[in-house]
Amino acid sequence: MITVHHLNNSRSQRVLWLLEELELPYDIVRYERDAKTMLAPPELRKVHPLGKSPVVTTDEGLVLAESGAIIETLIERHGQGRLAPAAGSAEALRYRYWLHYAEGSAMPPLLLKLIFDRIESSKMPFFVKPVARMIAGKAKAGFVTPNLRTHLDFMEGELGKGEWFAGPDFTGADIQMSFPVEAAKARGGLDASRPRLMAWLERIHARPAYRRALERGGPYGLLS
Ligand SMILES: N[C@@H](CCC(=O)N[C@@H](CS)C(=O)NCC(=O)O)C(=O)O
Repeated sequence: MITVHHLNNSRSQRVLWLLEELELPYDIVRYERDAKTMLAPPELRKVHPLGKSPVVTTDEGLVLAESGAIIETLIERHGQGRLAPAAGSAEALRYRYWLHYAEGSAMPPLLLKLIFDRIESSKMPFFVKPVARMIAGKAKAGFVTPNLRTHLDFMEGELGKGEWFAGPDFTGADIQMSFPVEAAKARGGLDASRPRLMAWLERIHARPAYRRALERGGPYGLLS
């Protein structure tokens, strides 16, 4: 049996979705973010030293962390030809690229945006506030926002090559890419000016397995 250590409003939603796509049985152990810090509770460190979600454990004693590695491993072990392109194909190269790109390149500017937005809106002594706001504003204008724009343009362009990120077929790369694209829609400037990304979001949200994963995972704030 596979157990998903699931943190609310987090990347582990992707793993639930993958398991629904693969129609595999699984258990969920739930963890709630701290309402103030948004950090995971300390119990998650008992499962994996980083205390981040997702983590997947199995009855054989495997502990898998890092969402891209989890997705790749579960598809390799249980996909039976589904959700990954044939080895050696051009699509397989694209598949691997997007599996890594999602966390390695797309997420860092989105995370920076979240941090600087929080700095701007957080409570602090009145005499510090203008300085903190100025630093956050400069970092966003000079680095974060232009980078986000570049990434959104890039992803929008790539979806012009095929309906899904790795090509003509839906794969685990689309599952992995869901988190940055949903985060970009929620807080990174993705809107109707990028119609291919918006249409891709509609396509993933219409998948029955995606909806089943939402039912099992519970409320998921990135959809707002
Ligand atoms: N690159 C890792 C990132 C893991 C990660 O940062 N997860 C977030 C949830 S989306 C988390 O656990 N945050 C809570 C914390 O850092 O305490 C992955 O893709 O698995």
